[in-house]
Amino acid sequence: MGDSIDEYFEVALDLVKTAGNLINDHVSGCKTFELKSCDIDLVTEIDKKVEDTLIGGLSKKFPTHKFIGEETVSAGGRCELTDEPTWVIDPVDGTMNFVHGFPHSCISLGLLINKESVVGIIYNPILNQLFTAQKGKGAFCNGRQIHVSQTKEISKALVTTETGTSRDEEKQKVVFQNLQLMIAKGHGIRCLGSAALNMAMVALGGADANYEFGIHAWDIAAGDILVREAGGVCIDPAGGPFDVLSRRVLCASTPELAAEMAKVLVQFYPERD
Ligand code: LIP
Repeated sequence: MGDSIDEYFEVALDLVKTAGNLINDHVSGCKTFELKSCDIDLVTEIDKKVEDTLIGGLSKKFPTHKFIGEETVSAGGRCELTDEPTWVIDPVDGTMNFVHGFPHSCISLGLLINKESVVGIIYNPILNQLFTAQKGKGAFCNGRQIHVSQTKEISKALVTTETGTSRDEEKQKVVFQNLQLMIAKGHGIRCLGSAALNMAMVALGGADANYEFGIHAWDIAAGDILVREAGGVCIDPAGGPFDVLSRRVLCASTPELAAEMAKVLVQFYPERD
């Protein structure tokens, strides 16, 4: 099993690097896009091409593996997680950034076996940031091992989150309430525009916690293992165990910080993936 995870990782890493070239061809922005669920939920040809490259390459090498890909699901595909090895793919996380040429977009690729993340790769080819993790082997940024911070209290925490890609008023109300809470209680808020890169910042120790409601499995599957392998925790924002299909995430550098955040966050429960 250990050997095969190494092989899965190496094959996936090669494919992610190749697919990164598709993103790099549009560093100044990708002005042609379509809308998905609403007018701030965007998709480009590149999202689809990256996803096709990854699914094509992985399924050729590992024909029994399953896939949950953002664009395949958006096009009516199934979002089904079994115990089988399942690759969870966000081809361009931060599509809004990608469209505008704001250089924080990445490929996020996680592998789950028995519903647990065992491989995570988050690659921003524009800024040349490659975050990788394998179960039990630590987390890395461009080959250098990374660790979460030691922050235990919101009062000393730099927190990442997103305003999201939904116009739903109820959801936006919760977003504002939580921003207000974090601004009042913490050191500050940062929004990179990519859920996966926000989680990578927690793994790197640059941010201390990240939370978001309304994200999908493909935004957080790789970030989950990256944060845990960097020594942090990834839980449900209300304090229970992390559930990759719940569309809810809270990760933090320490269990103490995660528990304090879970206590104060206003909760939102989107429809599950
Ligand atoms: C988006 C994330 C963003 C988050 C949205 C959405 P996309 O992914 O990058 O941070 O707020 O909910 O998941 O659509 O760019 O792949």
